[in-house]
Amino acid sequence: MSAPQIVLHHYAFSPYAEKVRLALGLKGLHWGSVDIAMMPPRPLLDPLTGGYRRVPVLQVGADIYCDTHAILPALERLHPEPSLYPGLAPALAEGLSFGLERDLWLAAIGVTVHFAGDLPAPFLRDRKDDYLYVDIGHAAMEPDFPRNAQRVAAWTGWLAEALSDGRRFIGGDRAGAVDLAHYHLLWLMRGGERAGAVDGLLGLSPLQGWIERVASLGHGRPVPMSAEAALDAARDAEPAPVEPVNAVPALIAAAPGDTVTVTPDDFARVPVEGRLVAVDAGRIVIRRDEARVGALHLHFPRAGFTIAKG
Ligand SMILES: N[C@@H](CCC(=O)N[C@@H](CS)C(=O)NCC(=O)O)C(=O)O
Repeated sequence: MSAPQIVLHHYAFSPYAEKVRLALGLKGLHWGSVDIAMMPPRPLLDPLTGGYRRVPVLQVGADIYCDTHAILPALERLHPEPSLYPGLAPALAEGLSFGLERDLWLAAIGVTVHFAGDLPAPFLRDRKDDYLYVDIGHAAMEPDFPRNAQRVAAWTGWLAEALSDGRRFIGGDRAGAVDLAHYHLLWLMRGGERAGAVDGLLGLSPLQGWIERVASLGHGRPVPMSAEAALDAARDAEPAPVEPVNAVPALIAAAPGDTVTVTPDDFARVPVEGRLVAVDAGRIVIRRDEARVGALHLHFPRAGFTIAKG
């Protein structure tokens, strides 16, 4: 049987999806592209995710990877070369990317909104009520603009300093996950007609060559795929075997096989219920059985998620 296809559930405007699209480009992969709505309802994605509502989601047969910090390590395991982690241990690269994204996500949205103005009211309502729990309308964000801009500029200043010895990417000659984590936040802020204004504000001229180099990684070879075909692919596959383990019993009082919920600890805090398969230093795997697709393994990173016994 041939290896299941890599499928990305995403929408064009999503910065975290852009991070994964570039990872697929870095690895030169062929992938199925399922276009999803920018906000729920997503009735053809929910059977795969058990309600996890964030984007992107990567599917490999009956294995579902939620969060880019589960997705990039999975791509690396499946297709080790070229590596997403040149010159930096994978765990360090993920940790640095996680810290960067945690610190900057709302600030980057604030800088974006400053230049872009208001998005449509239903979108703002959805983001406030069910995703960020913060009003990202222009009037609400604007008082924090100076603080947000300084916060972002501190990181881009570090980035410029890191690249100032002439290296092509953060880790040296080859692009990696930490480049992508910085890049997708800049991609959000500099989108539309905003690049000139944002570059001026943040002093990004030293980063122009790096920005072009990361963008030129491209997106690999996406092929449009329907959500129904992705569900069929999950139904026709079995989850890849995982050794059952709870490596952190002092933190999580659940054994493999127990019902648990896994919940993001920041945004879109929707609990996903399943039976614990494995939790170790870096990842959580739960099993769900869905009428439409059968058995699935859902994979989450440890960082940014909590597990509770169901
Ligand atoms: N830590 C998550 C963050 C993902 C995230 O917040 N994605 C945004 C889109 S870029 C999202 O889910 N927005 C709400 C939605 O699309 O429903 C990751 O690394 O995947």
